[in-house]
Amino acid sequence: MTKAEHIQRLRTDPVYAIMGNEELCRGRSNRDVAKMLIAAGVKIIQYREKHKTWRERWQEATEIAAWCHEQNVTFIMNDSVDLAIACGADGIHVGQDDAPAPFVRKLAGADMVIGVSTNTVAEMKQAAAEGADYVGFGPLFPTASKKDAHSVVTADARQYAVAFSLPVVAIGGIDAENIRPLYDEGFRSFAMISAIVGQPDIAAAVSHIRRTLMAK
Ligand code: 3NM
Repeated sequence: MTKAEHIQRLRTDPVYAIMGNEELCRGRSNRDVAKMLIAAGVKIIQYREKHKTWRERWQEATEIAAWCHEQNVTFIMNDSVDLAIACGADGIHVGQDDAPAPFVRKLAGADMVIGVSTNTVAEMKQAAAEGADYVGFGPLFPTASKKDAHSVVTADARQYAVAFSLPVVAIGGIDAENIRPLYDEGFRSFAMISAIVGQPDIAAAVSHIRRTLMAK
């Protein structure tokens, strides 16, 4: 898939599954969770693992990236641009404390999708000015999945986000119960940890979310 196709997918496919650390996945391994996500028809997967060594992350992410590519799934690496390059990821997602987007671009090249986490209007503007391809925007709701999460986004920032030029991936405490009002507000892409990989039946969770969004 081309970079443009991956970016288009971020605008049109609402389900962006983040593989949290294994402790957020009910004890299942990252490899098993990735297989479950792919089998469930998820087309955007982010690998986010904070507790393993570079080598461990590289080995499992390289395998998972290959499975994703066989199944036409967009694979995004969290935090580490070197890991993104090394495992053949389609994209890299960086936070406000990670390497800045222009530096990431220099290392990763023009074809890499770059996502930047944002919490405010100023951060969204800066991400666009620095060449990000999409932004994460949150937290929309309080979340226990990220230790250093900001306070929830303001109403003004939400209004700005739904009209923003880049694809916006809403994140933070999103689940099958609260996702529909966010869609009706104008959000089109939703990154989730607990509501997908934290569920006992990942495929059932994904199809429930998709049905909720498709209902009239
Ligand atoms: N980033 P859950 S919130 C990884 O606000 C992450 O940038 C956030 O997990 C941000 O779907 C978050 O379980 C955690 O709430 C999302």
